[in-house]
Amino acid sequence: DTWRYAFEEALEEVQGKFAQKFKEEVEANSDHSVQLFPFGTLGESDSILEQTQSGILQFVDQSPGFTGALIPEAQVFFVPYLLPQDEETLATFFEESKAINEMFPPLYAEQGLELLTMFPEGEVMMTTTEPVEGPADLNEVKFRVMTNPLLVESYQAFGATPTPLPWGEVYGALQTGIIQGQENPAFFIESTKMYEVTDHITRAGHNNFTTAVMANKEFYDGLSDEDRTVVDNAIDVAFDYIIDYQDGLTEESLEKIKEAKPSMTITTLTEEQRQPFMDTADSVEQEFLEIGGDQAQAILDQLKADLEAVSSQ
Ligand code: 6CS
Repeated sequence: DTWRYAFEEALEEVQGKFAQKFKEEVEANSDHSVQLFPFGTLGESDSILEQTQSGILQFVDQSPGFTGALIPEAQVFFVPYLLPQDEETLATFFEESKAINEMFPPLYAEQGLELLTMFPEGEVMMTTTEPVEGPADLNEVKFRVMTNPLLVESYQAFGATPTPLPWGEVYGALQTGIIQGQENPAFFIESTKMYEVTDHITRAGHNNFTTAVMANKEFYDGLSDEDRTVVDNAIDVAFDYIIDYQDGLTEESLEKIKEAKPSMTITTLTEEQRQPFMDTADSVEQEFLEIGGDQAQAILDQLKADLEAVSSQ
């Protein structure tokens, strides 16, 4: 059979690298082939998820930034300053977290999706047309966020005017001035040339980009034991690969941005400058408990326990 796998990024971006490794592993260990559909070939993120739910696609990579509207608990990744920035700790967290590996799968299953893995894609940075040193600088800034209600809350708490948009509209909206800011990991700011339409990068350390790989549940449940093992192993290999692949990627990407546009400023906020952003975390967490679905409290508690466990290792 040919299995169809869509993702939200280009072939040579992080989700594409993961998908390529998955394809390579499946094809080396079975008679199946995997057809990859990068961003732009099948429609926006919401559309590829729907196509997976309906069985047109077998595999999909969609970030909680978009899934939060469908599975409210997945919004937990947008409580600011919840995830650690240390990449090694973060990788261990994704591997070992009970919230991710045991509590999320049944919630995805209710939507017809088999959650195969979640992995980090790097520190999220703001890019804006004016410098940002604190929440006051975000005042009146129309700031694009993924279509996730808690992310909207979070940027409201940061003082901005959040503007949820699908990815395909972001470059044009920055270019025409409809929005004046957006957030993403450095590799993505570089590869999609978002530095061309913004002038300042700000590292507030408030989040790390999380993404999720899923299969159509009926398809996955219908696989032979042997094929299911091939899929599960390919996911494990691709997970390790993508963690290694990202080693040093943030700093390399920032270097490339500097080279392409020397006037771009890259500012890491000090602890003191971060404090007002950090001070919003409690209220955003409260909001998550309100809008994060039936399991919100349980997921949040488990996630915190999981984070505690990895940071004390
Ligand atoms: O900002 C976004 O919408 C996109 N950012 C990344 C890093 N991946 C996919 C997503 O669509």
